[in-house]
Amino acid sequence: MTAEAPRGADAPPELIQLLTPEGERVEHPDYDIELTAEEVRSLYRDLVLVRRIDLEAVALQRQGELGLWASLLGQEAAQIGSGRALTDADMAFPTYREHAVAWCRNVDPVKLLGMFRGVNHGGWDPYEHNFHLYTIVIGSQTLHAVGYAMGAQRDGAESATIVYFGDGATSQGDVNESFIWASVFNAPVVFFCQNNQWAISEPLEKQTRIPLYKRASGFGFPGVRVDGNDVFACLAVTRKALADARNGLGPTLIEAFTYRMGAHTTSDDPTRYRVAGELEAWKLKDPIERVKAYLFKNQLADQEFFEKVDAEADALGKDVRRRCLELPDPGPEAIFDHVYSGPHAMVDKEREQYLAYLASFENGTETGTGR
Ligand SMILES: Cc1ncc(C[n+]2csc(CCOP(=O)(O)OP(=O)(O)O)c2C)c(N)n1
Ligand SMILES: [Mg+2]
Repeated sequence: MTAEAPRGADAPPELIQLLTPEGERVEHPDYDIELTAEEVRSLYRDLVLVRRIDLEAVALQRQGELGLWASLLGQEAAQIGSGRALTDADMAFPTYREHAVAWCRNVDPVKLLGMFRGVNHGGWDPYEHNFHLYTIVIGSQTLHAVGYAMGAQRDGAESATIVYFGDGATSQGDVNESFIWASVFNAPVVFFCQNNQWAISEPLEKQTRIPLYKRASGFGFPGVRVDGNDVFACLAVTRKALADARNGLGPTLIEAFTYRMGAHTTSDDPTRYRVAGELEAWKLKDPIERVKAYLFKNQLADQEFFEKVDAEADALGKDVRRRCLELPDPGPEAIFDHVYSGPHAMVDKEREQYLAYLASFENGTETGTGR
């Protein structure tokens, strides 16, 4: 990048922050938020517990128990802040990294592990949790979300839809098309972009010449950049955007400015394409440490509280591991389940043929003709 500002990026980006990396509370005229000591402790507990689930999942993958894992390390505040802003009636559309939003939607973490273990295709009922299944096809869920939001709008529902996507996804046609639909139909949707600075090995500057939140104005709706490592600010900004959506004011783009502290997934080695100093700089902005510092400084929590949360995290980690290892392997015919929402003659026939083919191996020799 050159030292000059890129063409089109006139004003320097404003970052909405309510809690500094040192744990100091700051005020913002548009995003005032009153949190009780109990609420802050609860947010801290969420942050610690989801980091522990993530850590356990990475370990399980390293031990061969999961095929893959996409770590959320560093993005806990963006996800807990926005996830806790949702009401039960709101609907969320995640990518593959929203483990902390899943936590806020009461999805059992073991169900997430099951997908990455290859024993289910998601495993939770989206309507039970108002949390859609994980989406791996980059950006496609933004169209699903806008369609869902437009449906809710036509039903006269008083709910908002939030859709999660990454910085890399903003280069997808789907995301840009979804912005247009949301804008012209004034859809009650919040676009929540976690700008974690990387799309696998592609840095942000390969995706955009202007700050991502500024893209919204070209589509005709507001965009804001929030400190994605500040759980208070993420909560306040998302609450406001959701309320605006519910009140008929249309979409908002939130760019949560954060950092992917781990690898893209467990299949990736970030030391091949980024310098260690970058991670060290972001460690100083850790989303959990600043809440801990705030609680300490303001004497809102004592040592006993922090020890209790750590013990709870350890117990949760153990429980998630045990239940992951106990997940039953599905039978080979399970792949035919859920292709359609109801029975389907062609799928039934394929299942029957496949089972007959497998049965032909029963005596150790193939007698079938299915090959
Ligand atoms: C349509 C499509 N193209 C390419 C991929 C491969 N792919 C998987 S993750 C990824 C990068 C996504 O980056 P970003 O949107 O920043 O999300 P992050 O992984 O950083 O959370 C790509 C290109 C895909 N899954 N889908
Ligand atoms: Mg990214």
